[in-house]
Amino acid sequence: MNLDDVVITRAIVESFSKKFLEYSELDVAIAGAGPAGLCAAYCLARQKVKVAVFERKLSIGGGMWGGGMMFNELVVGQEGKGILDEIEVSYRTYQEGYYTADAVECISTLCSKATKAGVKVFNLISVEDVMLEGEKVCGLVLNWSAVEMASLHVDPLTIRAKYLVEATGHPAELIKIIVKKIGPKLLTPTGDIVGEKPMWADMGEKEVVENTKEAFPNVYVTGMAANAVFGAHRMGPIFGGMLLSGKRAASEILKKLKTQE
Ligand code: 48F
Repeated sequence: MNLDDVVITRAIVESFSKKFLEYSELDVAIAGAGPAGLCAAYCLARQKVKVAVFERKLSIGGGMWGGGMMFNELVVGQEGKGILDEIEVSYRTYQEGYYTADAVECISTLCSKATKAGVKVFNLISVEDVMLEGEKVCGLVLNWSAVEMASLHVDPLTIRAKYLVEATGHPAELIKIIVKKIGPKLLTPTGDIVGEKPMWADMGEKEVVENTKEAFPNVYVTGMAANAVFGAHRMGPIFGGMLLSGKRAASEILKKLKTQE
């Protein structure tokens, strides 16, 4: 059978459009496909929650591919080890309480588990704003990253979600947008973004899980964004906290979704 180039084109455009339209109304929309966002998405999709992740870059996985300073091995601590078991990533004991995993195996497995569980990942799409209905933040405003990169004057499109997850990492871009557009009305002690503190792995790993919570009504923060928003330490190339934070974001949202049923 001869292949028709235009049929290939139609197949791509029609399937993408169908997928995007299907995911334009969601239970949960996640900004950023780093380890925290992907892990949150995976834990939600396992419970049959309709969830999509929007990622600016071509590649998903955020800062996990590069391990520490491009040495592509990760470290997880005692608590993080359990979640590697859960997503079936192999690891080696370096010494008691320190475990190493291959960065590429870890992120590719997480991507595979998440997408097979039903997460839809839309890469090359940047979150540029939030949608409001009355006082309520209820969606993400999206544009092609290429439009953003070329600074073209092209209007965005919008998707609706019951809950949003801020998983954009250190810059906490989604929460920054909320503060800029709505004012310093966050559920933080100051109402504003408190700001990330210097490196302290031991503290940062614990704080990132504690700080995984609602930072604005219907908007949950996870991963490094949680520590940036609530004012806690960075932890560098130790990744257990990112995965545990993603899992916690999912369980907090699941509780809320259950109370709405
Ligand atoms: O930065 P990233 O990996 O965040 P994370 O999941 O994990 C942090 C660790 O990688 C590391 C660390 C561990 O100790 O400190 O830094 O918290 O992933 C964030 C993703 O969000 C994307 C960005 O490209 C990256 O892949 N992103 C950022 N802003 C936007 C965005 C945006 N406005 N729209 C869409 N995606």
